[in-house]
Amino acid sequence: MKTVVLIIGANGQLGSVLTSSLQQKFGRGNVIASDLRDDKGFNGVFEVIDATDVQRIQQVVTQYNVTQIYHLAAILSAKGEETPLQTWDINMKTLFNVLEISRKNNIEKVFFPSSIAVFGEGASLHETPNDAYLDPSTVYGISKAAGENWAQYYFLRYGLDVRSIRYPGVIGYQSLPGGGTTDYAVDIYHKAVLKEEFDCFLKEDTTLPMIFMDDVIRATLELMEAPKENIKIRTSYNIAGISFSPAEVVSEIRKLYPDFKVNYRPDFRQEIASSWPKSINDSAASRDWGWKPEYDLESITTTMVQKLKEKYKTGSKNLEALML
Ligand code: AKB
Repeated sequence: MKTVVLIIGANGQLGSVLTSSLQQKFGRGNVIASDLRDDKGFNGVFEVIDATDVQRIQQVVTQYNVTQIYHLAAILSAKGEETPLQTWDINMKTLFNVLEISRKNNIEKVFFPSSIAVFGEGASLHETPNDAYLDPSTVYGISKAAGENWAQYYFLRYGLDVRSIRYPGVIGYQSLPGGGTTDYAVDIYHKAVLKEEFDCFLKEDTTLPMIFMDDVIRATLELMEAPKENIKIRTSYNIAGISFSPAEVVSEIRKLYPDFKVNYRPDFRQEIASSWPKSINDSAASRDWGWKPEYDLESITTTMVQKLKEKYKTGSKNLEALML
């Protein structure tokens, strides 16, 4: 059977990069990118989908004979706290729509990203194990913890092959994050390259698990390619990249930009970050499907700076215009 992939949330930080990797893997015509808003300049097949509209998803699945769905749309941790009930509604409704459509249409594989936001006070802060107690502090985290259990339920009850990873904060030069607590770790590189001051919304010693975009894309594709019988965890897999604090990334950036100035102005996101693990144990992912990160803080920093310098050479300071 020909693989046809539908990506829901293809305009997002991860979606935009994952879409081009999936196009390379399966062919441009076999990847259907979708999001709430049209992407006019998109090179490939694009459909506007509001994932709260189950009929619209069904239409696209039928039209293209979709066989795999990557459901990336969600409201993230910081943004989600502005309207908790709406965040819950959107995150859960879109997931239920994807799970139900997948079950009814015999979709071969589904990808559902979870997050380190599922962990709270009840989990150990260091080397947090895969099976730690989950008491998330944000509505986003609650929706991801519930979503993981629903993914497992659809696997156990209906045999739907749903696979999931708990993403750390994702750092990439190709796209911008939006509404997350880990977003500072992308913004800081833009400011450094633009030779501007950076206002950091976290305290300097707030260590969080992070991962470079190339690693996270590879992890996602490796999980989705792994033989079904190897996938022993049907809630979600921890994956680690590297852990660092704002102070550590600043000192790495100052090796390239010695005059880089940072002001620490912690806001409500500090509390969210303080409830999350500092480091993640990913031994289950490496045991079951061979996960191993490649990027450390030094290689992330040199790559981010080099790639962003190339982007900014175009002369535009309009971030959205520069992405991808
Ligand atoms: C966020 O900060 O909300 C996300 C995440 C860790 O899931 N980047």
